[in-house]
Amino acid sequence: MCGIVGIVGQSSVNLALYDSLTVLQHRGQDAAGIVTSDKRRLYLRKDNGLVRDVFHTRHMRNLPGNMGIGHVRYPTAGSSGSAQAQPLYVNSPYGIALAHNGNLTNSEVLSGEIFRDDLRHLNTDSDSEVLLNILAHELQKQHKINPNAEDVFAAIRALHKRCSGAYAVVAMIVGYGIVGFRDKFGIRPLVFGKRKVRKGYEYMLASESVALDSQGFTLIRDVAPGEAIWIDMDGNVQSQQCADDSRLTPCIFEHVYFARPDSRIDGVSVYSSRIKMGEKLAKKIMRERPDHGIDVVIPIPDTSRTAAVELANALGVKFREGFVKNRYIGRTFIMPGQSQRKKSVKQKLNAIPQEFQDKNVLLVDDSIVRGTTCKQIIEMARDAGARKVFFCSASPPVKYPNVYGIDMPAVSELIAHGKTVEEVQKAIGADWLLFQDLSDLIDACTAEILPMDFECSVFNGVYVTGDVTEAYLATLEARRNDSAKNKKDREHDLFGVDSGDEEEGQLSLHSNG
Ligand code: PIN
Repeated sequence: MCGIVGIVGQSSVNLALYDSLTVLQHRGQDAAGIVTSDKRRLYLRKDNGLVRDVFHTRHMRNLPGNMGIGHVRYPTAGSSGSAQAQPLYVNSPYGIALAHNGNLTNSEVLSGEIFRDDLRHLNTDSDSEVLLNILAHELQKQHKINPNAEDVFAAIRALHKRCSGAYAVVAMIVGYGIVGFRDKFGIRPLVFGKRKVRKGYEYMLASESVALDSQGFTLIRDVAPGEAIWIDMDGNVQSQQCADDSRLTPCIFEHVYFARPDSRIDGVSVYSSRIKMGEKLAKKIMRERPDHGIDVVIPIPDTSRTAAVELANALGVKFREGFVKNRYIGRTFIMPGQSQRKKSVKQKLNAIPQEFQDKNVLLVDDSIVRGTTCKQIIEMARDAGARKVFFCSASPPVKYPNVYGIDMPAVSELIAHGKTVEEVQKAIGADWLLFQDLSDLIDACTAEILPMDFECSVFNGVYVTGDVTEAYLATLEARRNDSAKNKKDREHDLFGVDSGDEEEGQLSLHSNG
């Protein structure tokens, strides 16, 4: 998962881009980058690390211009190293920079076409580089010295015909403007907003509405699936539906875990979804375990807190913060390699014994993925003196791989894959375990503002793009298992791929390597 932002302003946009990226930091902590542009040139700074570590004052000074795009990156299987940091750049036509959230499911086929038919070079195996080159090629085919909105829309129309999978994109064309677009299912989020300044309006495209809020922009609307919104350098806005048969099918995992609760995605408040997840869980407990005997509900911080508060309310049971989280540690779920994950659970969480001693506790988490973290947390609860430890997941069991940009582990590492609830319960060591039903999760995330289905593949194995084959999943499985990741990590350490890899300054010949 990644976070993207683009701003067309009336004065320098570097600070607003930086601040927006810090607000989107939860979507990726691996790398960060900003490209700005004045009328003639692009200026780039990107490197591995958190936003606050990548950009220092001197870097900010070197990012002039009234428009720009930014990206925070989340590591995907075996792909760390700043060669993968975004935005990416290609010099022809016009000079284009691009930031992408999602994953293409046909990038292998497209790479071949780019090489053979489009006569273009790809320097990495990143699908974002594929996307950028397709966009560039399709813009080139419009044969315009000065491209206008219609040319950009025509290129994106052609891009949709070639690209499959999930993509929310912001792309900047030097000297012209910024375009934002979503794949025809709108799998990954993208919002559009504006703010009034003395000289007129400034516009922002961003992965989540919190980025708009934090910079004083008001939400105009979500970019529709298949739609492109073009903002030229003078602040003129045009939009067009560029995909045939688009159908809103956003990723439900954004509501479960990824998005900030204060964001709205496709008209739905993430906070409200999580409250309703808690309500639904409480109802299921009342149905299936009316004599539950729970003394206290304890969330596993942070994501599950909203659901846990409401669950406790609805059950009429005490809610207590029994775990304290070290807020200076990253999300364990997205760290590569099992040993690193194991170590960081203890570093990350500590129990407050008086909330556990001689009590039947219900622990609530947003999801159970590998089951390793929650197994250790259940042990911690017992060590802290709990009599019984029950466990609730605010989402159904994660059983299938994600191919749309969430770096889930290999299927063989998903604890619920091929297991019954009882077997998972035993494996994680809970006295009883309860998962949210998928229909309840869907209800919780539906606000009936827009007609929509959800992309729920990690729970039901249904891939909306219709092109995900067994062979594709097998390749993914090989790339994602921990031993493959560990090998990459070791290579990374041994050869110091990270060192001296950063990029900054005015862009000349190279973009992403
Ligand atoms: C963690 C959110 N959440 C916690 C991510 C644990 C799965 N894990 C997915 C639960 S936070 S495990 O709130 O953002 O800190 O199933 O792999 O053990």
